[in-house]
Amino acid sequence: MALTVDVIEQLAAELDAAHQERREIVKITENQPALDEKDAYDIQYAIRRRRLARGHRVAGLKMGLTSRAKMKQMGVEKPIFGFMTEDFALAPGAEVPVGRYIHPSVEPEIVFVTRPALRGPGCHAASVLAATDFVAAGIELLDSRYRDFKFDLNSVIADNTSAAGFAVGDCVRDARELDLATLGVVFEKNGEIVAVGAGAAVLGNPAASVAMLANMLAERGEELPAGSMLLTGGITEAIAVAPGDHVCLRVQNLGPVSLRFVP
Ligand code: OOG
Ligand code: MG
Repeated sequence: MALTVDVIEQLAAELDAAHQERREIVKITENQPALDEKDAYDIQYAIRRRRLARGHRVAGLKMGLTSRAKMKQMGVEKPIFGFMTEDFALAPGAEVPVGRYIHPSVEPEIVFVTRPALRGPGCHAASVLAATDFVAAGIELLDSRYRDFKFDLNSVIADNTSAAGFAVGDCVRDARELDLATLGVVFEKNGEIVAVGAGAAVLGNPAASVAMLANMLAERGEELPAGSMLLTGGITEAIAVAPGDHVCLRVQNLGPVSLRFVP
């Protein structure tokens, strides 16, 4: 740990305010170059405590930077995790005001809902599949609090992995009935295909992303709670959205999920 508790709380307050006020800030490692990964998660957890103290509730957890496409796009080569609160939820098909965000972008994800708690270390894809209640298609809405949506590993961890919104499709399936690795993904914006992929883009299988999350939580002495909703990470690069845009995610066997962006 490189930073004092006071500095961690102060950085959390800055990021939390930037999120609430829809305002971009300089990435925190510019002024705190000594910040390490443990500090970065401590800042994220301090933001979470602040949100919970204001009455928000955790809706689920997310993995990020789990595909080559995302790692390449953001220039960060390591998977990370963050949290989502219930107010981030967007109804499938909803109209989403772009003005609510700083510089929103969207990405296609496979969503898991688990039944029992999962505890690492040593959690693997097969134990995740055995513990999964259902899977669904989801669109994650990202909104980095950093200027120009640019960051490094520790900055983006502290900024709760750019989490801002999510829409989960209402077609749910038993994960064991699908081949999640070969699941085809087509992402459209305004009727044009902007990205295509397959489930295997996410660590070989999106279930492996959930296992990695359980193992990362174990390093902090935590488990994945029973009944968790989990975003496993963008399968393709993220796509910027502006007022007037309509995005539609089509995942094989999981039905479409769409969002419409308005001013
Ligand atoms: C960081 C969050 C990454 C994903 O699915 O890869 C993420 C970012 O790209 O802003 O959620
Ligand atoms: Mg994501």
